[in-house]
Amino acid sequence: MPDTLRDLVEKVLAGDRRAMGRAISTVEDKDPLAVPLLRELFTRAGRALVVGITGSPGAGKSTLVEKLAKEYRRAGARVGILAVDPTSPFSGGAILGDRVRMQSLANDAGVYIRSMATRGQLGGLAPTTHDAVTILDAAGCEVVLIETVGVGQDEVEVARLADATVLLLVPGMGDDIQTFKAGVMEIADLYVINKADRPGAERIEQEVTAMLSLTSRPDGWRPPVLRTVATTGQGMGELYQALDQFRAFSESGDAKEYRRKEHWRSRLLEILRQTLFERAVAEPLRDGSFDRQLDDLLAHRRDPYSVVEEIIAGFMAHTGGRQS
Ligand SMILES: Nc1nc2c(ncn2[C@@H]2O[C@H](COP(=O)(O)OP(=O)(O)OP(=O)(O)O)[C@@H](O)[C@H]2O)c(=O)[nH]1
Ligand SMILES: [Mg+2]
Repeated sequence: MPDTLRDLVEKVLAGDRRAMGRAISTVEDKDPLAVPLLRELFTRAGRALVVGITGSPGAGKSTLVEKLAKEYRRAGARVGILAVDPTSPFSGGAILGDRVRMQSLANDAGVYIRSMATRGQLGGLAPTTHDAVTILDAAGCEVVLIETVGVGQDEVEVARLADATVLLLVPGMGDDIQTFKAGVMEIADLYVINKADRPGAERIEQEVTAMLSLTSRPDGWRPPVLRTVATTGQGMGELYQALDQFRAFSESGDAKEYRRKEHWRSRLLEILRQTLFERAVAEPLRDGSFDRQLDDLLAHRRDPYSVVEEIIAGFMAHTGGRQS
């Protein structure tokens, strides 16, 4: 193992915060060191409790994550926080708001905070988030809190990576709850009505409870609906306990194992798809044959299906079953 890699691995495993930051950057930058690094760290990870906190923009996710992190700190756990912003091209702590909002944690050596941008990434939102979780987990974070904006399929994907997903709703959302229903609503294990100091908290709580009463989960868990005021910390002890109950529930049956298995099944297929794809198109892109095939398509001299067959055949002939 090269010295730089060995050094980074050892420091990450020792929980060195600068090294953790550097490790996440190698993953974000697709640095050649990233894959060897993750190979080393992956087998040392797998213990952290991963909690996804999702909800619409401004729902109070960062404020709540900060308070929840304090609950875990009180219980003696090391905490990693990933604020994932699928809409921002900036990363590495550039999401200033999160830093400011979580400032009270800044001087706590037992908390590591990182903002990550994921827009426009090949392969979607999830890959770097997965890898960042592996890094924090290997670095000894017993709890990893992931903040994501709950707006689309990408967040559902991130939620799948979590052991527990908390959906934040706020009073006055009105019809938004209908939109949520489509995707994000189903993946939540706990519902939190944040900003419960505002009018309308009761109404939205009733709506969520009514909605939940119409469905039942295959694992038998009945998602609780809690009220919080993240700014004051009200309800945070209850949330901590509800999360603990869910953890105990999912560990007592095969729910957690099933979830992790499903998660890693799709993750493995995703890595395989990505890797095969990159290797298959590398040569045609390099030697210009891809552009020629594209011209043939445009002129309707050939159809896309046979072009794809040709690319695959070329790839197979090129590798001849060898590792590249
Ligand atoms: N009244 C009230 N305000 C709150 C509460 N929780 C958060 N806020 C305020 O709501 C605003 C947004 O809070 P954030 O924690 O930044 O929300 P967020 O969901 O992380 O926002 P984005 O990351 O931008 O999507 C801030 O001004 C908070 O002070 C609450 O329980 N009650
Ligand atoms: Mg935020």
